[in-house]
Amino acid sequence: MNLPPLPSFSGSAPAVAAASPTTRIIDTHTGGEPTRLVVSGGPVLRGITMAERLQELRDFHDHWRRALVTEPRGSAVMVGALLTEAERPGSDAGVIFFNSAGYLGMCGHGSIGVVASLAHLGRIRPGPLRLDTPVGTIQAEFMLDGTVRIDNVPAYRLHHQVAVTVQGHTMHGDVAWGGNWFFVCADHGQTLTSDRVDALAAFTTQIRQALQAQDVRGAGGAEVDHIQLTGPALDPGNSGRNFVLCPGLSWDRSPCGTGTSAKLACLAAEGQLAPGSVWRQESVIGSVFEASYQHGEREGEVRPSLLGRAYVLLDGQFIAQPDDPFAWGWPA
Ligand code: PYC
Repeated sequence: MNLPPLPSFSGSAPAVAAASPTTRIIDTHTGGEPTRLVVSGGPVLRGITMAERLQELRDFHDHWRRALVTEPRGSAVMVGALLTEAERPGSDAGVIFFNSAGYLGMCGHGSIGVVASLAHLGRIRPGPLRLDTPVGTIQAEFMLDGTVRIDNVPAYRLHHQVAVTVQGHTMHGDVAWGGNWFFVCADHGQTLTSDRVDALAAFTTQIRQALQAQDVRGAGGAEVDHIQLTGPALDPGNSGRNFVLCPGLSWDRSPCGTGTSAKLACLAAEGQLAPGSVWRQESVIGSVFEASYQHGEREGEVRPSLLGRAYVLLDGQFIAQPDDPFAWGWPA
């Protein structure tokens, strides 16, 4: 399905204190995790590839990220998304994800939110569409009942059972790619319940610091910036539960699409889940993604599919008053 052309961006990059009066944002949540999508009037990106556009956004327009997802308009939990023209023939649009700490490669809950926003705008009808991201193209399908299927970029396990010690407890985890880099750990000794999220965030922050100190990295020296603790599901109808620390101090209210993809890659590598079998991933607040995988094109890679639902929360205009010292976000 081809989307109608995107409304043109505002011409030239806006000065820090002057957003286009037509900047339109739509907020959704997917399993409790918010996504704020800029659908028009955002920064003009001239890069050809999505990776170049991300670099441009980071280098020249980072005030937009801060304005959209840091306080007072956003918070650590908010994930932002900027809609762009498609990069590749056959794709419908491009999208770049970010949060209060920086930029994401892919975002599963965010992609589901983007599709729900496009449906809200009337730009798509039920059916398939393709979205380009800085780490590859994903295929999505907007279903008649409002659910969204995402066929993610290929996922794989890079390192098996890396040992790390935090708070006197030695545990082991796999380093895996699911569109972002994850440390996926089961023998952490923590109880994964929503009344413990502050303790879990502190614990996983220490894991991330310990991995950095041990120089444990993803491919190409990338930082392992997402930490996923896994455990048994509380709902017997689900397959497992997780707690995911995202870049910065935020934790994912959803089961984390890229984290679930990384988990599928680890399960596949261990021979614990067959291609096509359903894995129901429960988040620390009890929201669920239904996931499965097929073998990827390359040895050791899986192609994850995620099924979830996003709901529209807000459809509005971005305003930055010229005399507002915090209009473009805090911390600067
Ligand atoms: O759903 O992939 C995801 C995600 C990444 C960070 C927050 N959510």
